[in-house]
Parts: sequence; structure tokens; C-alpha cells
Amino acid sequence: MSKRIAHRKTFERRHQPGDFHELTFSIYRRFPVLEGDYRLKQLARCIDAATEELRLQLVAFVFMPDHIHLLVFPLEKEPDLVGFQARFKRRFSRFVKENLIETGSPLLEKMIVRERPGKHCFRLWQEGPGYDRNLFTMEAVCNSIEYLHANPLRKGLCERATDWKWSSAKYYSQQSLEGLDGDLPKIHGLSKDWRGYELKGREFLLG
Ligand code: NI
Repeated sequence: MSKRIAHRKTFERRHQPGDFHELTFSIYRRFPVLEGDYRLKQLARCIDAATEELRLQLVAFVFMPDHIHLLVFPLEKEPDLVGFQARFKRRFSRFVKENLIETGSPLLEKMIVRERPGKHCFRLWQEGPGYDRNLFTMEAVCNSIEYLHANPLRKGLCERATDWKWSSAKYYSQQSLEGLDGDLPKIHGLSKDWRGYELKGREFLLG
């Protein structure tokens, strides 16, 4: 896996101070495991812990039944995005495995894979580092936020983006955390610093 990450990195824009990252992670074979408040609440807590530990701000997000998108802004000059995803993925995977066992879900069997001869393990996430897109203009960031929030609409899961509980659409429509569902991951939104970013330059944000 580390080899694959290194390989991918050579084709992508390396992190520059001030970059946002749109991250996408899919469930193994696109099984619709990300359903039900009980599970998604736990996913939110796993993401909260990892964003705090690795000093990332969660700008926007959406949880879909078989994949998630996170728009993050790293506070570190050399952010550990690989460490970030490894942490929340591993913790949430353990939780889901237990949950599938407890509920006797038929999905459990389908998600046990053979890693090598004689070694089987539970696989929640699609293999590989996921998809990481650097964003470095205000326009790209705004487009990304809209794209994330429109995911459930495109799938016909709701009529308005704000009807979908598991995204930051409501936060952006009301421009505050007030009255937001406590189940959601902690949303930092676009900081005031970022709003002045294009005028004041990149160093401003990290200074
Ligand atoms: Ni999507």
C-alpha cells in the first residue's frame, strides 16, 4: 500500500501551504454499509478524533451509503493526510465489523477477504489511498462544497441538499453551527482567515 501511495504522489500536485484537499473514500465493493444513524454517528466521531489529532479542519463533508467525501484544510505545513485516513478508517472498520457481527448481517461474510494464503481479514474500505484532490483557489473550494452537497440529490436520496442529514449543507445554508445535529462531525467551515486569504496571500493563513 505504501508503494502505491508513493506512486500516486508522483502524479499529483504535492501539498503546498494553503491547499485544501478534497478526499474521497469508498466502501469495499461499494456495499451500502454507511447507513443508519448509529453507524454514521460513530463514523463522525472517528473523523472528529483524527482531524483533531492530525490538526486538520473539516471544511465540508458528505456521507453517502457507499462512499464519503471530506473537504479538509490542514493547519500543519506538512500535513499527514495518509496518517489521517489510516486512523479514522481503522477505527471505524473495527466498529463496523463488531456491528455486523452483533446484528448478524449477511454483509459480514462478503467483506471477509483473503489477504494471502491462509490469512483472511475484514475489509471495510476499498483498497488504496482513496482519491485526493488539491484545491487552491476560492472558486475551486466553493465548487467542491457544492459538489459534495449535491451528492445525495444526484442519487435521488432527497429533494433538497439540506434535507440530507449527513452533510454540511445545513451548516452552509444557515452559516452557523447553531441548532445543528450533534451527531454530525465537527464542521469548521471556511474560516474568517480564509475569506481574506486571496487578498493577503498564502502565508497569512499559516502565520
Ligand atoms: Ni460522490
